Amino acid sequence: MSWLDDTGDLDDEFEDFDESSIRARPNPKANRPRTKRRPAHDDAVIGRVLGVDRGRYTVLIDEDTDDERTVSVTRARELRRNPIVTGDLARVVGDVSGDEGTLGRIVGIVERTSLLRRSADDTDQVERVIVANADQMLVVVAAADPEPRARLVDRYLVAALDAGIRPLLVVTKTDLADPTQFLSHFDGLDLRVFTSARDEMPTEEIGAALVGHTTVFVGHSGVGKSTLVNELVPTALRATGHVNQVTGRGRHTSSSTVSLRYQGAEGNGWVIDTPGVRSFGLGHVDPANILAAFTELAEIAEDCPRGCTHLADAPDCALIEAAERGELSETALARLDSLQRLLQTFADKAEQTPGR
Ligand SMILES: Nc1nc2c(ncn2[C@@H]2O[C@H](COP(=O)(O)OP(=O)(O)OP(=O)(O)O)[C@@H](O)[C@H]2O)c(=O)[nH]1
Ligand SMILES: [Mg+2]
Repeated sequence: MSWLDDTGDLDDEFEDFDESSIRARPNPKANRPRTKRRPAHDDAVIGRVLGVDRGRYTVLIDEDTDDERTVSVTRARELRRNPIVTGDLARVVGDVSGDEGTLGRIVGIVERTSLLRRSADDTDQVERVIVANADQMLVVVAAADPEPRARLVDRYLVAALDAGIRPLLVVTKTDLADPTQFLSHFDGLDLRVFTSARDEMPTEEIGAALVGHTTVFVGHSGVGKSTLVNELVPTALRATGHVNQVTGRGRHTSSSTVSLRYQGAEGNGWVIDTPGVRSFGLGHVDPANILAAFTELAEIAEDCPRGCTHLADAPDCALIEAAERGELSETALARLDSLQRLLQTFADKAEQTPGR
């Protein structure tokens, strides 16, 4: 079926959009009798976007069937302003045979269950969409080389909680340094923590946590994301790089975001390797989503004054008052501490943003 209707008009393409609808102006043909409309892309198949390279998407079609194959696709012209990213479920038309030299076309995306975003810096409102439909984020941080930074980890945690993605943490390179003190930063969080050393990677434990999930690996350049991915998915063959001994920086070895299938004894999952980034801006984050992730504290905070920051100097904060009255358990106190640190990450950001 042709994707243009008889008049060569693309309007019907918009029918296929869901949350990504970009119809900005009224459809001039809205009064046209409905019966004359062609159903939009009845023949579209849904495929998983595994990666994007210079405008070409690799999409997995007929997943988990005998006909499973990857096809190369571009996106329909009207979608050019909608980011389509690794992890998206795309509606694809055209040649989906997957044969050499063929090219299909994405005409829409299935509504996303989650969207991981960052801004270039905290004052930047422009969002970079990183990954769609992930339900877990493995934050990778090295015990040394490069030095671990709790604040960057906090930023990832904030982005994960904001997006409704469950965070996990792995400290790599524990052969180089003892991570105990660094890890004490995260005591109050519901955070599963793994440790990994060069000859002792917790492949089975991490693998078990991947089954049935889509897990995006994030972290600074050089912390060992791709090294772990290669260990978990032996067919991945992701390039790994060295850390510059003088600057302590990674070499930004991975330049693209790629989704790979984890196949373990107990089941499968999806692993998404991402390039290391220097900064992880939180320009788009809603602090209410951070509080919501601390369920029991969020309940107490219902008694807070409107607009309460819950930070140490917040007047009449129900959380601080409960702590002062000795009503919080030791665990809850540690969690309040962590919550305040994450909210402070956000407050610091707001200070840098004039007019907010
Ligand atoms: N000593 C030690 N080195 C490790 C460990 N894990 C990874 N490395 C080394 O760290 C370097 C960087 O690893 P990569 O896997 O390329 O790091 P990455 O996080 O994927 O980096 P980018 O792709 O640049 O974001 C490589 O030289 C690895 O061999 C570890 O547990 N111990
Ligand atoms: Mg890498």
